[in-house]
Amino acid sequence: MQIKVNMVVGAVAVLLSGAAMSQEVVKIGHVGPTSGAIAHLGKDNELGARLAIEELNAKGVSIGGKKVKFELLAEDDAGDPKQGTAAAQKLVDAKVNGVIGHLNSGTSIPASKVYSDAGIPQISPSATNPKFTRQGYKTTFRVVADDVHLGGTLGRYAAKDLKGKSIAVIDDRTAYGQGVADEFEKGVKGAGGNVVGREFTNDKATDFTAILTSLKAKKPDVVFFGGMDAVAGPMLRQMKQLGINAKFLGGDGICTSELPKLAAGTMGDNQVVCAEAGGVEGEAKKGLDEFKAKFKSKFNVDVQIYAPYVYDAVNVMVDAMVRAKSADPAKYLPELAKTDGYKGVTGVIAFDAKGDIKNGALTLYTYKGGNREQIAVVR
Ligand code: ABU
Repeated sequence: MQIKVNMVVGAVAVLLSGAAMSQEVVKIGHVGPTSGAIAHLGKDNELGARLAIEELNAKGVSIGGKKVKFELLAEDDAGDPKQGTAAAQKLVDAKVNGVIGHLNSGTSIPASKVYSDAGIPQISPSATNPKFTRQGYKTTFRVVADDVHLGGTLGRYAAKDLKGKSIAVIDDRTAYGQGVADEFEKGVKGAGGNVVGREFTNDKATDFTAILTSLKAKKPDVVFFGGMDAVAGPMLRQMKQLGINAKFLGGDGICTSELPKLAAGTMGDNQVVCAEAGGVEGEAKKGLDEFKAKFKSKFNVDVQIYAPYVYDAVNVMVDAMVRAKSADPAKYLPELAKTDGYKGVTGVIAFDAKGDIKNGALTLYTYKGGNREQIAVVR
């Protein structure tokens, strides 16, 4: 009798292990700077991917009638273009089915050629330089608005809404920082505003005394910074030390939960205005708020900025695989390009012919009492 039971148990075990072996593993790559000055933003993005993948595996997804298991391959590019292409090649060599990333424009743009050459779809959740989707690659997508929209809107806002009379511009010379600052300047001038000075720094700088002193002489009432929060925080501290009481504007790179800490309490209420390159209004806001609460309860940290966009990007990619009945990049890529009306936590996602989000929104924010507060969602 005992022998019979053992045989049955053995047969079940063989069947189960056979089923596990036949379960296809779909590899999703994620790349962001999880080390360096903006590691808090890279980790925010990576957690967005982890949450999406954990939920997909818990729910159970079948592609072409076969149950699949998703595996996250997370790489750190430190926000550095060279490390970005190395990370991209590593993911290509690992035969990932798709990539979410990179976080920065300066890494996403060179990496996009690596993915394009390998035919692997790439969705950036946060790279906003327009060039990213304008290189003619069929594999390149993004789920946020670009710097033309972002910088142009902030430029018009500075000249018209804030009625800035002498507007100064600083950028960090990265693909993102310089690009968004150029678009800001165009927006100011197009709205009849006056740019009184332009200075630049770099994305690792900590001392801005020379450029701020030079701008102070021009008595700016608005300072725009094209760059990330890790540089903007110390810059705000030094503006205060130098007695520059201007409004401080920036794009999505500064529009994070971390900025008040990085500025070490030197930000005045309503002094900073920034824009996230996405946004939802009305009923749709509930979904985003629920995502943020779930993220906080799971990881015990607040969303910095782009985790919800990463979460949506993973789900959009998987949705295309399901529709294509295949996780083979060549087979699901055409379905991904046809994405239209996908309801994510960051709003409705549809791609245009370049792979850019259609009808992308921006959310303008300010900070009060160290907390980010929404001003408006604009399109
Ligand atoms: N969009 C702001 C941060 C990422 C980037 O575009 O470099």
